[in-house]
Amino acid sequence: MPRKQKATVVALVGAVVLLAGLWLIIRNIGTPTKPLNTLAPFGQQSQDIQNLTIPVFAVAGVIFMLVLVAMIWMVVRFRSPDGAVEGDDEPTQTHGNTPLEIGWTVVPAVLLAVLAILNVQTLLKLDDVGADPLEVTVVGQQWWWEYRYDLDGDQTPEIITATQMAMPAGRDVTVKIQSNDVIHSFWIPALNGKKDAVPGRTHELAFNSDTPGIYEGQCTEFCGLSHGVMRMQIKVLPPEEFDLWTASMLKPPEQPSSAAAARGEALFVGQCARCHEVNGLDPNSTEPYAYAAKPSPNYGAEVDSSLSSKNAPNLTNFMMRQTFAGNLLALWEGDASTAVVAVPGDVPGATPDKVNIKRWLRNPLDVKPMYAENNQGMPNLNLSEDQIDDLTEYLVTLGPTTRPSA
Ligand code: HEC
Ligand SMILES: [Cu+2]
Repeated sequence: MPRKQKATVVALVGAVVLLAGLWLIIRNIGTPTKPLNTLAPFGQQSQDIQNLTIPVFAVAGVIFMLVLVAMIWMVVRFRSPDGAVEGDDEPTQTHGNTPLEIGWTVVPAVLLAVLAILNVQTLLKLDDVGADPLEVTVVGQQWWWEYRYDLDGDQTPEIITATQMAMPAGRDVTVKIQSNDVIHSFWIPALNGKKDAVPGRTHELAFNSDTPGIYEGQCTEFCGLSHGVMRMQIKVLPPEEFDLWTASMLKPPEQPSSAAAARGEALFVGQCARCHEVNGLDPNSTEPYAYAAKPSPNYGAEVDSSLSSKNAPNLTNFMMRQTFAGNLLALWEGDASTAVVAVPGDVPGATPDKVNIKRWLRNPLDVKPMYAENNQGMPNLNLSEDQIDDLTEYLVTLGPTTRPSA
């Protein structure tokens, strides 16, 4: 192929690739169907980020195109004629063109200064919270997220839950991000940017959303074998639904009424309570088992847990979640798993997804690869099918069976 034709083909392919890339970006702006789309904001903070991103990328895009076009034009316009010998026809040298040199120094400097001001302004705004934010402590664990709500400010949490965090719409929320083992990173792209969870430190991140919904997240700091499946959600509820959520979460479980669930309860105390807390259930207790209104924040450290992370998800109001196992499995069938409500069990026709619960109990490592050999994560407990059935009947009682009088 002659050189001229070859150059044309290369230029065309380049242009197509470039336009396809641009199209991929532009068509996703504001598309909520992609769960981790940073370009579809549903919170004040993510909107502030968007308001900075779009103009910065527009300016950068224009400069990129100008440089690209100028470069292509120069390559084509000034290429040496066919058959020319290297070194022949050296182009005119233009050293010391003062206006040009001042120009290409000053223009980028001014541009970068303007972008720096806008960036710092946005960064400061992202940390702004009003006088009375809701505070939630978020703890990264290999490989799931725990949420602790200290509602009365007495430094001990009244609610401990996992995987799905709930917050009220229209109110400032500050999450205090910590880690129980290695470095993780908390990221709910629809609501804000990401922040690292570093052992021994507390990092704050603000959220505020006016749009009730369930927003997806993903750990974004490589934290071991199951990092890729360390997922989470924030459920933004209308304020009165959030009040119902807290009232429901504060209710201790009731004694199971069916024989199967009662057998499951006994199995739970014997097999599971050494790692998992259900408020008040003591791994050394005997029937009748007692429940408490408040979790013990040091549960994992107090019981004789074989977990190296010394913690496992608190299962007190397990059925209040809509997803479990690091957001890999739905806890409810159909609509109840995605409805933006405080109590999923209230959705008409709500049915617990017992198939998923049993699948988890049969062999957690089959759902989520973990360091079983280091006692990190949940081991395969080699339960019999009868035990799995009874435990499942018990687990589905862990949630409000009657609405609390809030
Ligand atoms: C050695 C400690 C340990 C034991 C014993 C244990 N688990 Fe777990 N379990 C965990 C850990 C850790 C997780 C979190 C795993 C993850 O998501 O990565 C977990 C997760 C779960 C979950 C999902 C919770 C959620 O919100 O994601 C359920 C349900 C569960 N376990 C039930 C049980 C039952 C029932 C038993 C008893 C038969 C049991 N576990 C025994 C450590 C344990
Ligand atoms: Cu992680």
